[in-house]
Amino acid sequence: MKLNTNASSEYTAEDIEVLSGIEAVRRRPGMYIGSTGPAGLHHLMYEIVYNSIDEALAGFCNKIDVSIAKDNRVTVSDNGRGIPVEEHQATGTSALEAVMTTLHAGGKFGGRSYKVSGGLHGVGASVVNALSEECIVEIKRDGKLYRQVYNRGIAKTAVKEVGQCEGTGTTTTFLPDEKIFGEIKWDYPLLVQRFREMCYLTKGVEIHFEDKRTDDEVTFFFEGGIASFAKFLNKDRKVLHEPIYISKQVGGTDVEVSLQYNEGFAEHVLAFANCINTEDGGSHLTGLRAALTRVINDTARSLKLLKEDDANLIGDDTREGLVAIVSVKISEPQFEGQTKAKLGNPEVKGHVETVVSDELALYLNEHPSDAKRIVDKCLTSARARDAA
Ligand code: 0RA
Repeated sequence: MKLNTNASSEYTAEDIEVLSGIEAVRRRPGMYIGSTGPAGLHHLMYEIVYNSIDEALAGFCNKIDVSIAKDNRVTVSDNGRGIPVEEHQATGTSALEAVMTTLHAGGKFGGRSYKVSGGLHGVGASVVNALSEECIVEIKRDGKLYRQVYNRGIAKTAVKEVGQCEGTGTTTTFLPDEKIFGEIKWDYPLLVQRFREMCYLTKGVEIHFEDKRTDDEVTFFFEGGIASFAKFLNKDRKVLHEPIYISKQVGGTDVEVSLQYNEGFAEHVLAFANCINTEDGGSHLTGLRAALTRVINDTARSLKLLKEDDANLIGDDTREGLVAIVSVKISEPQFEGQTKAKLGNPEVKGHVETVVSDELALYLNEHPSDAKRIVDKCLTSARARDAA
């Protein structure tokens, strides 16, 4: 919102709503970002980067640059479409200003394909803006460069055309407010890990991350998406086969799974919903496990590795030495539990189970030597269980 300096103009109902929104966020930041400690601070960064990830998921962006300046300012830049800057006739403001100043404008103006609620992600750029001493957004659209500056969530300038440019994109620079967060201490290793994960989960996007405090930098790009993730998790182990990669949409759920067995006995399965690591699992994980047990039993029977009189393998038998990633994208995620780290949506279990059952059966049918190695591994686990 640009504050009206014109004596004849008045505050509109919209202006008041914007101000009270910003005030609400600043008064109780924990309600929006979890805490004002290190975790909350880092959520500001994830939120802005996630907006660019979302533009990449929509198919319009393939490069994201993140940098931390010596003074702790963060700049996140993408080559997406650029947030629209033209003024709406009805409201007199642009989508840009609405995104930056209105709580939950994400769905309405953000063009988000997937809502990432659950408390921590998806709160929107307006929350980051409200909790930043200064925030500058620069938009490249139609050959022009536009700029708007905010202080603690309030627009200090209108959206101004400041030059010409090539290409399109959105650049956000923000300095978290020390009044809210105390001393600003960005954790480089933590951010590297998170960006690596985001990059695996968003196939084909490149993330370049630079820390000008130390001159550290890293670039991530994983053509194979979560299949590359499985390979990475197995990098120090002997594997039984190349990662199996499954990707299909069913009933409004985007399902992506990769799995690769190693010679070890530990189970290492990661579950994500809308790029959020659901550490306590949930319906997507349940669906994956059910499909795996079923398909491996069917395969064992059809390969005659399990005889008529043999009992079925149990779920545990199919998960020794398993590295797997399940990632779903859904429009209305329900995150449950104390830490909101469990996916609730019951329909997702069936969606994941269907996709994995169909596609994994197909894969194993077409790759009989992989199928045999995997089934043998599971039979070994079952025998060890019987012996114990
Ligand atoms: C809504 C519409 C359009 C772009 C975006 C949102 C957008 C938002 C963000 C946030 C970070 N990076 C972004 N990039 C794009 C464009 C609609 C159009 O041009 O047709």
